[in-house]
Amino acid sequence: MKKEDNAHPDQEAPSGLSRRKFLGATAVTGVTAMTGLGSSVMTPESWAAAVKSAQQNAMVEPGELDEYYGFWSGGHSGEVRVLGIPSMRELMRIPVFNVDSASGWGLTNESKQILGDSSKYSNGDCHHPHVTMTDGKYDGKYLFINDKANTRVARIRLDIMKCDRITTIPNVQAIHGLRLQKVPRTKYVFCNAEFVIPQPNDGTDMEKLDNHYTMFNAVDADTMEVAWQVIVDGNLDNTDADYSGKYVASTCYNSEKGLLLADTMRNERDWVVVFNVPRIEAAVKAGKFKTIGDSKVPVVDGRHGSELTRYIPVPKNPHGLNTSPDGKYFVANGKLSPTVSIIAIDKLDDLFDGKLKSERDVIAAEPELGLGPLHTTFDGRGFAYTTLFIDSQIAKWNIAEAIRAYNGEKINYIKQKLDVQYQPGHNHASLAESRDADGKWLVALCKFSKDRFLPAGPLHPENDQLIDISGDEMVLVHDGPTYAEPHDCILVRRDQIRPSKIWQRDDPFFASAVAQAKQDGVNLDADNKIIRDGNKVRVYMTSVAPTYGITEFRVKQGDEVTVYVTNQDMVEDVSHGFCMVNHGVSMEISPQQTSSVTFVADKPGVHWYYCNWFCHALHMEMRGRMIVEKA
Ligand code: RUQ
Ligand code: CUA
Ligand code: CA
Repeated sequence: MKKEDNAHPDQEAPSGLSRRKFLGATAVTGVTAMTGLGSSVMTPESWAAAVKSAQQNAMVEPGELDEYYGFWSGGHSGEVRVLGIPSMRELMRIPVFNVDSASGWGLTNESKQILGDSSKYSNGDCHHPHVTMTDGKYDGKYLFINDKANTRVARIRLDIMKCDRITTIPNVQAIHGLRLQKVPRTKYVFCNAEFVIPQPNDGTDMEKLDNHYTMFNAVDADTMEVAWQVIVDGNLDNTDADYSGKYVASTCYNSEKGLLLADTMRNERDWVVVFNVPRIEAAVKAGKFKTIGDSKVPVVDGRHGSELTRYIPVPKNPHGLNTSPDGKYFVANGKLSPTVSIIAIDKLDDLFDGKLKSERDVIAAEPELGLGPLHTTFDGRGFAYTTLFIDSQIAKWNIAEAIRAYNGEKINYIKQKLDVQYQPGHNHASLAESRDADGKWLVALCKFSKDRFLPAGPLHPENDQLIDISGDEMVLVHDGPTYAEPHDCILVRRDQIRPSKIWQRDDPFFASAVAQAKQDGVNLDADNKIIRDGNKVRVYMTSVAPTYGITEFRVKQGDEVTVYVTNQDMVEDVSHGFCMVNHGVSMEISPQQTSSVTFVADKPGVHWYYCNWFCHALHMEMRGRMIVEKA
């Protein structure tokens, strides 16, 4: 199917101009790369005016604050990034599955405790950041993110913007799609394990494909325990939840259970599997589950024929799954099909109750949009925006009109196609995954930047593009290079996030350090003390710019040393660091925070430690010496 088949009549020649001439006419705006070819009859003048207004909307003057927080996944860098929107300024990085030299994530005792057993891995691959909701609106409490690389789910506290819990999902491999329950609140984190593996996967039988399957997982958002797992046919890709709390839908691109690429493309249709959450909970409660290996997690069977799931055939190797903010539809993005499949959520009760002739009866429409539809987002005004990976475009289309067209009416539901640079994966509009979708900004996360930036070696950055969608036409206003590899992002209104500016002294983040100090009779807020406990030495020191409470301590070669630093500064922004030279030790201590790090003093001699976060005019002088006596 060619992409032109559904092109808008105005698309290639608005107002009688050829596309190229049209671009030439807008060159005066300095934004020649944008192609606003839309439904409304745009003159070059009105297009220039739209561009100007969009650029003004996007302007955040130096010293001004953004309207939205953006949370970006950091892909296989393993971190989460915080951006301001519309400035696209990077505000912060939150290390999660990676090791971070600056903050000491992965090095400090506090972070290692959170990483738990999985601290042995220093890589991760995060795709889908999502903020907790109450009644379908962001409540700004937590953000959850998947780790495909090591099958984990992490929780980030949005008050301190630090990860506070990580859970490894048992019995499965590669957590990919992740979404949160929206209603009545985020009780569950739903996440898909992508790869099909033998069960049990202990080497006893690796040949019999009948024994291979994957599972859909629900993690309790409060306890971070895995609540239950559901065995499915095929594999699982992306997922989203509805606005009733009842249904969750996931795409499957490998209904074939193929091991090789060609096998995964054999079927013209794969499916969307819908999970009935109350029925699953009831089955678990009634004891209708098994467990696998050492894991105690209840596992229920949701394969074909189960009362817990329904399988809706859709074309072909579908990828993104997005719920419209009015709660009416799941949209499954066709990837190898130029279509998206719109599933009517209000028909799912009948589907589960066996009242429909065919699973396909829940399909409200299957509009054709272009080549390689991957993800869809929404503006809350009835329009949807779908990334077309192969066409390098965002298609803006009207949901109601697509349904009318599906029912036979002659109507063009595609409003505009905007070129993006290049090959977009996810796109995300402001507040689009909540009831508050406000249709102001759209970010397109383009996988390739090619010629858009100065070359920086064979590895190119990606290109995150900001698009103003507040008017009738999408207008590109910003290109932003990003490092490996933001898969997805989420845009939240700034008043929905309430970050602390300094730590509370009783924050659970460093409760273990506080408990240890108490046991040692140390007052973290006043004392500078060294406690010897066999060959373990605990060094408690305060920090007040520009000095540590202890500027010299002695240990013996081979001692296991734990340094606790409590930052007594109350002034916002006066963070200190602690770096022990030649020991691989580095950490951040922000105002009123206690941080600790443990290492072995294995080298006799004098070793300087210093503050590595710039804190004062005499920051360079903020240092001390560890003297290690020969064993
Ligand atoms: S997936 S490019 Cu990891 Cu979100 Cu679609
Ligand atoms: Cu303390 Cu720099
Ligand atoms: Ca397939």
